[in-house]
Amino acid sequence: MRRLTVILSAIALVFAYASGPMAADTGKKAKSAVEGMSDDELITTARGAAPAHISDNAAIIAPGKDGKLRTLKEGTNEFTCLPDLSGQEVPDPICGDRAATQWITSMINKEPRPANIEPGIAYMARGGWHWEKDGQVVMDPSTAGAERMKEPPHWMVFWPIAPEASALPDAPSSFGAYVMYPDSPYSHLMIYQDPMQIPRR
Ligand SMILES: [Cu+2]
Repeated sequence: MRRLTVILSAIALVFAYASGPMAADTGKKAKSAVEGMSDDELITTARGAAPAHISDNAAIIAPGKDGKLRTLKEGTNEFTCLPDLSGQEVPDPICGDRAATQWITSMINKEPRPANIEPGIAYMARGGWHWEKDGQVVMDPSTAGAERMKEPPHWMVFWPIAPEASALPDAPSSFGAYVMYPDSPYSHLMIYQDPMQIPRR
């Protein structure tokens, strides 16, 4: 999950054409689904990331015109939801607990490392987007030859995890869980399991 700016898309296009034959999705410039949405629409979209018993009482935030996060609605539980992470034509909303929201905010603000000091839990019931090259997830969508992939509904543990030490895969596979961005401070655990199926406690 990466925020794709217009500039990055343009660079990706240049690289895609420069590197000759390309996969169908490579370098595709998508129009953000949330562009021009009303605050009510943004709130509804954001809430789609997690079951109602989580998202109904969550705070809602979204980037304003200046790119800085603003609060659309205060919350009354530990969670915060955001309507879109990747800026693609299908929105990928996310709901995270307090630590996860620090992680997400750091990533959106392009900080060198996430600010959370404990593991965060985040839900993406509508799935998300990432970019792959040679079977490996790349952080930068403008990476030459990177192909855009749609992720299924999943949830995440925002805490650095070493694939070697944990024996977990470092790329998507039929196993369904893997370490994303293993070589980055933004390393985290991806679990392809639908958050809408979480048993209510
Ligand atoms: Cu991820």
